[in-house]
Amino acid sequence: MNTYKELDFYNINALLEEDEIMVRDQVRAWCEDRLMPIIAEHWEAGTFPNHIIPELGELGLLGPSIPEEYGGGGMNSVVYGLICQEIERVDSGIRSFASVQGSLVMYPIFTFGSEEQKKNYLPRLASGEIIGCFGLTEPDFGSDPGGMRSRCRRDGDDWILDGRKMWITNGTVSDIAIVWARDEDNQVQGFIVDCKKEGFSAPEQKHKWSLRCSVTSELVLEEVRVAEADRLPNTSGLKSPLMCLTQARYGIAWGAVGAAQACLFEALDYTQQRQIFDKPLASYQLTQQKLAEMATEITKAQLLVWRLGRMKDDGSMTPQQVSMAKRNNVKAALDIAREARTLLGANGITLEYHSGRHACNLETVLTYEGTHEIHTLIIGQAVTGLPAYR
Ligand code: TGC
Ligand code: FAD
Repeated sequence: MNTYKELDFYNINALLEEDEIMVRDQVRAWCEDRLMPIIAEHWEAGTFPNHIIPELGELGLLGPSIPEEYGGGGMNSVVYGLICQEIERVDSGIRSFASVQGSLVMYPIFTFGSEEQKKNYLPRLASGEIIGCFGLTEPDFGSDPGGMRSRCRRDGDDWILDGRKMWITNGTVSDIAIVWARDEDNQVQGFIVDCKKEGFSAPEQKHKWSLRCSVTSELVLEEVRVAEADRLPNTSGLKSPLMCLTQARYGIAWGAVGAAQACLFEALDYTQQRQIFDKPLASYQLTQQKLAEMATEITKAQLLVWRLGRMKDDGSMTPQQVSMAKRNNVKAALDIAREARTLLGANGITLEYHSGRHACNLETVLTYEGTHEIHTLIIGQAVTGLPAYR
């Protein structure tokens, strides 16, 4: 039975093309069928459901916008967004897996890589045969990645990498890592590091109460020798990893709409059933105010990402516009998840219901890919022309 419910107050479906709706509905059905039934169990155990990785590949959910000649789906950005929305409706950690593989590993190889690198890695990443991670953040440099201490130096035809990265999604389970480090001229360089290399290790960071279905790791690089052929040849300093972030943030802005919808409908169903003082909880004005607020914020978020997607596809989207959507939609989703949890009463703190799990996950989403505050400063700079980071 299809239990999926969708808020479409402004008929945004009418703004989508037929093929976009087709892919969305296919992903939606797969998420309902394959992910929903197992998600709470994995979240509680703190494990990623590894068995879904080949299915993610088969369905074309890894790097959907990468051209077909490299194993991608050759689809537009709205489709990529809709995929993120449907996956994150189930869980932000699963969407993270797809975001990292597509936006933070396949995108830099496609954009900054050599033809050999693209042919070698992209088809295998698209199918899920190999997994990648993206190492930018360091223990002392998260919001300010330009301060990174990781270093790379030339040694004949090779490079030697030294440094530590922190909070890296999929680090422990990856076959390759995209690692960013400064060279002897202080230029930021990007490398495709084989995770089996001597000197490379990726201990898992445990005890998380957020994004529990996602593997998070430290990357330790001690004198790791990497061939020049594994350096991304077409990068341009810090701007290159920041360009990757724009891709991932775009998907996150869409994903947040999915999580928010899941929470709205859970709260709506529950409050219609739950009798309190002899009436359904949904019949009280205080409850309706909460539900009306949720519906309004979701509708605003949907319009932001739809417009953003069309601008991305016509080439006019700016990183600052992405910041606005990431900042707004993630905060809205977090507020909605917390509010939905209140409507569920004590039941809301169990994993039988999903809003509490979404709220915990969204605390990470508020922080990674640029914190809420960093995106405030990016928008502030766009509005005033005055940078206020330092
Ligand atoms: P700044 O001088 O502003 O910029 C250097 C150059 O880069 C350009 N640029 C961007 N280009 C594309 N997209 C962006 N988002 C860009 N942001 C900046 C900029 O125009 C400049 O170009 P040019 O041509 O003038 O050289 O650099 P800054 O050092 O002052 O930093 C600015 C700041 C604070 C906004 C930036 O560092 C930042 O975004 N910080 C937040 C760090 C962050 O988001 N880290 C995320 C790590 S990855 C992650 O969290 C993965 S989570 C897993 C998942 O996605 O599921
Ligand atoms: P800090 O930068 O130390 O920030 C602490 C606080 O200070 C925040 O509230 C911040 O908003 C605020 N702040 C920062 N600058 C200013 C300022 N100028 N003015 C006022 N306030 C400010 N990184 C990767 O590279 N790859 C990954 O795959 C990855 N995955 C992640 C997965 C998880 C589960 C998590 C939690 C994080 C992940 N990250 C990853 C790291 C993430 O991008 C960083 O945590 C994030 O960029 C913030 O950095 P920080 O944690 O060092 O916080």
